[in-house]
Amino acid sequence: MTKQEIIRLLETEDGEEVARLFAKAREIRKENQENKIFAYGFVYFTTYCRNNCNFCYYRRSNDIERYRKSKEEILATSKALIDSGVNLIDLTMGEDPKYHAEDFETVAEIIRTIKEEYDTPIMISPGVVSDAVIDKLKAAGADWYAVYQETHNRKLFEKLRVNQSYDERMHAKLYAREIGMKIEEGLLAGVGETTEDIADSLEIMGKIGAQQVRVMSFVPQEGSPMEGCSTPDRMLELKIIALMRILYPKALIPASLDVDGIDGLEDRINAGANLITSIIPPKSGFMGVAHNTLDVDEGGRTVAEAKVILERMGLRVATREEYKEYIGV
Ligand code: SAM
Ligand code: MD0
Ligand code: SF4
Repeated sequence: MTKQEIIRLLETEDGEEVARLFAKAREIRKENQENKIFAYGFVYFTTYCRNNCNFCYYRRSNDIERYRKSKEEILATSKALIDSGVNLIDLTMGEDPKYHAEDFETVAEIIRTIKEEYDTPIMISPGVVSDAVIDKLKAAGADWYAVYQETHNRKLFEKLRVNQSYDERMHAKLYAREIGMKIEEGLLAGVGETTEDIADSLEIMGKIGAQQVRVMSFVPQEGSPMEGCSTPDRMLELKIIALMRILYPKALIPASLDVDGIDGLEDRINAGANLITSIIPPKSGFMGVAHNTLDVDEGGRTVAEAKVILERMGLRVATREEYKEYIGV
């Protein structure tokens, strides 16, 4: 697909054309993995952060209640998620100064424990960390490093991720890939990007060798500078998911429960996503990001709920063994 074609599809309002785009994306997913859909558990273990991203609820300047979970709590929640049938644990954190000060020792320990006791693939989403820390987290057993550029338009990046370096963020990702980790790249939709920016991002995601690629619609956050900005029409996110699927047939592409809760699952899967993310155990005290509590305690963000919806669609949740085979670990 040429860049012009991608831009045209992102802009089209022709319903039949969009339906064909989604149908093509589903067909490609089916060729690769039949009726299996993967599922990731989300463990946001510290909401302290030294950064001030304008779109984020957890930005340093936002006066909110925060938590830093103990090692025991993190392991118990990971176990609950694994028992419920997730294929991977995504250990996510704000850029918490405490972990930077201790050189990520505790995080490495947690990774080792989950690997030893539950033999489950792990993704770490620690924000930007040094090469030495990436080495340490990989040695502890992390399979994936996730850090999202949000946009590949540098000017827009500077407005979103205030006082952060585009190059350092990209470097961390490229370093992780270089030492043999799998990497995830991600975009935010509806933060002032043009369709050309999106087309550029789609190309760069492939070039850097990301095996997991995501897009999330921006959700305005109380108390943040972008509180008054509107959330985009979901059609944009859905089209981006479908285009990612067509451009990168085997990629892991999330349908994140974080954006619209469990009600948003079906449309995203229908657009070609092959993975459910942001599964959080109810009443565990752990939060989401874009919607920090939506559907969590009600049990909406669970494998059990997702199964009901997938079954209706003729799909099912993959086993951990099937997931491991798919990613080759
Ligand atoms: N702190 C780490 C970092 O920024 O890389 C990891 C966690 S961070 C909260 C994970 C991602 O959540 C961000 O990269 C961004 O894509 C997404 N996110 C944050 N706030 C959001 C919002 N208001 N709407 C949609 N997505 C959001
Ligand atoms: C998600 N809330 O999957 C999570 C988060 C971080 N690696 C992932 C944005 O939607
Ligand atoms: Fe911190 Fe990540 Fe939120 Fe930015 S997106 S403020 S780095 S938690």
